[in-house]
Order: sequence, then structure tokens, then C-alpha cells
Amino acid sequence: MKGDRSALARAITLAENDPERASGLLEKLGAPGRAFVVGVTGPPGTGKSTLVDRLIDSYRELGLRVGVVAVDPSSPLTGGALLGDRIRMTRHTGDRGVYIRSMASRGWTGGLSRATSQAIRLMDAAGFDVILLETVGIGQSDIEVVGVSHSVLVVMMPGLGDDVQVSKAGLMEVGDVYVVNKADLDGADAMVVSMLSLFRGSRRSPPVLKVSALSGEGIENLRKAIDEARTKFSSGDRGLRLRSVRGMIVETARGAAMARFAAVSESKAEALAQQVVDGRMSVEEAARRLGR
Ligand SMILES: Nc1nc2c(ncn2[C@@H]2O[C@H](COP(=O)(O)OP(=O)(O)O)[C@@H](O)[C@H]2O)c(=O)[nH]1
Ligand SMILES: [Mg+2]
Repeated sequence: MKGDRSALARAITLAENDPERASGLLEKLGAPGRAFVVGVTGPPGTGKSTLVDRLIDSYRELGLRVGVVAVDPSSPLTGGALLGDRIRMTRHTGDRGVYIRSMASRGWTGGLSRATSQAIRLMDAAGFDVILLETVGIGQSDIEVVGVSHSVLVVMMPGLGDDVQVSKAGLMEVGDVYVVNKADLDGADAMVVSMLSLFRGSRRSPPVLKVSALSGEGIENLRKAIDEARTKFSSGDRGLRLRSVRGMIVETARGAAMARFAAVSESKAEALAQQVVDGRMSVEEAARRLGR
């Protein structure tokens, strides 16, 4: 809470390795809600990490302290999971106002959702003003992690096979701002048009913005779009706070339930299988017992 970076690093490692013990620590931190949390999701390769890197600069120019949680193990921001979380993108090393942390991809099912939520609360307690959460938007659980955010960016790029990807992956529901990145490539306008047509006829009409994370084009515009929510957040908007805290509760409970299930299933399943094979129990009954 004094902003000690090595204490923060150790606390996040604890959340990754032993979320149960981390819970004890988190309970002493008080209510979350100082930091504004921006979720960044979308299919792999659309430029999320590059965009996050740009947003770091943009918020630093405003004098804000920025924390980053990247659950994409291949993130160039963090040097990838193989190199470990000590390796930072050199551009930001030495800037005490930036803290970048990758979360190991192992344990997706065993509670990365909980560890991610915990990491964000730890960064919040450590005094960061803005927290950027990058997650790969492919599976349902990957996407749900952004539920802890006050604003969610869905990042797309030209030539993705447009609308199909977005609607299939469940990305239609989660975004507050839709970003068509790689505007320097052909097909960006067509992508914007097809994104807009996806929302025609739905109740929502979130902004669809064209940017190039590579050149920096459109980044200020994007930050201003995000700032609408940040301004609301800063003025104490209860709806935004509820939304993020609700996400934290859900992700924490989901992680705990998965961990509990993983712990029982191994030992119990074998015994139940014996009973099913011997014709003493149905698969359905065995599954009910296993889930209990
Ligand atoms: N042409 C172009 N390439 C980009 C842009 N943004 C990112 N890229 C490239 O797209 C690739 C994937 O970027 P990355 O940020 O790792 O994507 P992520 O998987 O969504 O995090 C990298 O080679 C980037 O250099 C952009 O605006 N224009
Ligand atoms: Mg990435």
C-alpha cells in the first residue's frame, strides 16, 4: 500500500501460486476502487500488446501511474512467459510510474481468473491510477476475465473474416469500445463498416474506432473515448464501480470453485468409474456425486 514494487511483485506471485493464501492478504486491503481498469481483449495477433504499449505512453503523458496485467503469455510487453516476468519491455524499465506483469498461462482452468482479479486489486491497492488488463479473446473464460474492468476494448484488425469472429467468440457483448487496429493496412474501413453493421438492430451502439498502434494514428482519439468512462469513474459513478466489483466477486468465486473441483475430481473419479463399469451407477449419477 506504500507502493513498494517488490512487495507488490511478491503479492502477485502469491496470488498466482496460492490464491487461497492471497485471499487472506487481500482481505486486509479494504475495498477496491482507486484505479480505473481498462480491459483489452480480442483475437490473437490483432495488436493488443502494441496498443497497450501506446496507451501506457498516453496515460504517462497525463502523469498517471499505469499498471499492466497481461494474461497473454506471448505478450511482447512482458517478453513472453518463457523469459519470465522479470523481463520488461526495455522502453518502460526505469519508469517507476509503470508496472507490467504477465500472468503465467498455466492454470487457466485452475483459477487464473481469480489470480488475475487479485493482481488487479493488488495494483489498485499499490496506488496505480490506471490498470490495463490484456487478455486473449478466444475462449469464453478468457473473455469473462475482463468483467472486472470499468471499460473494455475489443481489438480487431482488417481481414479477420469480419463479423463471424466477433459474434461467435462472444465479443459482441463485452466491448464498450471497438477498435479496428492496423488502420495502416488495407481493409480497415471495410472492417469498421462490418463492425457497425453488426450492432445495427441491436440495443447497443458502442463506438467503433480506427487506429494504428504501430504508427500511433488514432490513439489520442481512442484515449478520449475511454476517458468518457474514466471521467464518470472519477466522479464516483456507482454503476461503474458496481460493475467492476461484481466482476471481481464472480471471478474470485469462479476461481475458488474450479480449484475446489480440481482438488476433489482426481481422487473421486476413479472410484466412481469403478461403480459405473460394474453397472452399479449411471454416468449421470457419478457426475452429480463428483460435482458435489
Ligand atoms: N501493420 C500493423 N501491424 C501492427 C499494428 N499493431 C500491431 N501490429 C503487429 O501485429 C503483430 C501482433 O501484435 P501484438 O501486439 O503482439 O498482438 P496481440 O497478440 O493482440 O497482443 C505484431 O507483429 C505487431 O507489430 C498496426 O497498427 N499496424
Ligand atoms: Mg499480446
